[in-house]
Amino acid sequence: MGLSDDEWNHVLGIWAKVEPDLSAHGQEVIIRLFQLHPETQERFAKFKNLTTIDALKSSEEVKKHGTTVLTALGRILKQKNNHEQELKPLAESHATKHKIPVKYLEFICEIIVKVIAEKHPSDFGADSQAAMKKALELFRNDMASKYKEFGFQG
Ligand code: CUP
Repeated sequence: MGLSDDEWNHVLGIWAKVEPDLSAHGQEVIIRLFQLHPETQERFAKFKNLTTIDALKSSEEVKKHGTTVLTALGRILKQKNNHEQELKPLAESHATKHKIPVKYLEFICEIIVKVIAEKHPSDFGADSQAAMKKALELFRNDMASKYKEFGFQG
C-alpha cells in the first residue's frame, strides 16, 4: 500500500528539517551503522582502516558518504514513490558493485529514523515517524525487487 497525501506531507515536512544539514545527519547515521553493525563497514574498502570511534568521527570520507546516502534518499522521497528513475541506478550499484544486502538497508533505514528522532524531537512525532517508516519500507521493497532484476538475491 502506498502513502496517503497526508503521510507524504509528514515525510516531506520532516525532510525539510533534515535537509539544511545533511552532512551532520549523514555522518551520524554512518557512524552509528558501523558501530551497531560492524559487518556493514567491511563492505567499503575505504572505511576499513577506521577502527576507532575517533577515527570515524574525524573522517571526511564518512561525512561525504553520509551526505551521499541522504542526498540519494531525499531525491527518492521527493518523488513520492514515482521513483523508478532515481531508484534504478542506486539499485544497480548497490546490487552489482557494493553488494549491500537488503538486511543492511533495513539497518540503515532504522538508524535514519532514530537519528532524525533524536535531532528533531519536537518535529518528528508519532504520525511523522510512522509515515517515514512506511515510505522507507516501500523504498526498500522496490530496491529488493530491482536487486533481483540485476541478479542479486540481496
Ligand atoms: O547511496 C548510497 O550510498 C546508499 C543509499 C541508501 C540510503 C538509504 C537506504 C538505502 C540506500 N547507501 Cu551507501 C546505503 C547503504 C550503505 O552505504 C551501507 C550500508 C547500508 C546501506
